[in-house]
Amino acid sequence: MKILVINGPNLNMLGIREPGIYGKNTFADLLRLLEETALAEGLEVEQYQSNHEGDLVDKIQWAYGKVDGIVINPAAYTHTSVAILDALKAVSIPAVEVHISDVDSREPFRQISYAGMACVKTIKGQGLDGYRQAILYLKEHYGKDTV
Ligand code: CA2
Repeated sequence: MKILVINGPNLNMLGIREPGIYGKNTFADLLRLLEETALAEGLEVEQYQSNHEGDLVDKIQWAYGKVDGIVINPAAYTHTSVAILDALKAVSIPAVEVHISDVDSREPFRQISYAGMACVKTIKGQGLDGYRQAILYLKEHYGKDTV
């Protein structure tokens, strides 16, 4: 099973500022967690990060016919991007939305998620472990050897 993990704008700055909201872990820690999860679960996990909305749309389109599941944290584009929503709908690959922080307890504008409307599940407020949980969910529900 191949899973694509997509991260949106500024997530490459993790650990550098706002540790109170996003924790002390860095983006490199996240990449390590993804590698460890892939190894432990016998999965192929590819990671992609971009600060640009169109690049994120391109990567989702690229995934069509190539990956079995998507884990996506569109970051700020979560709350604004109909283009990312449409791309997820177009490829129709099972996708899990992840947010490191608990967006529900933050500003009202963070409580709208366009991308989430095309996702089979949303995991929020679990820190970096939310990515691991999302991968496990996709494996359990959409893994090739599941009946
Ligand atoms: O909680 C999440 O994962 C978010 O997707 C993170 C986004 C935010 O816009 C969403 O509402 C919730 C922001 C990512 C920016 O990450 C930073 C990293 C270091 C310093 C400042 C921001």
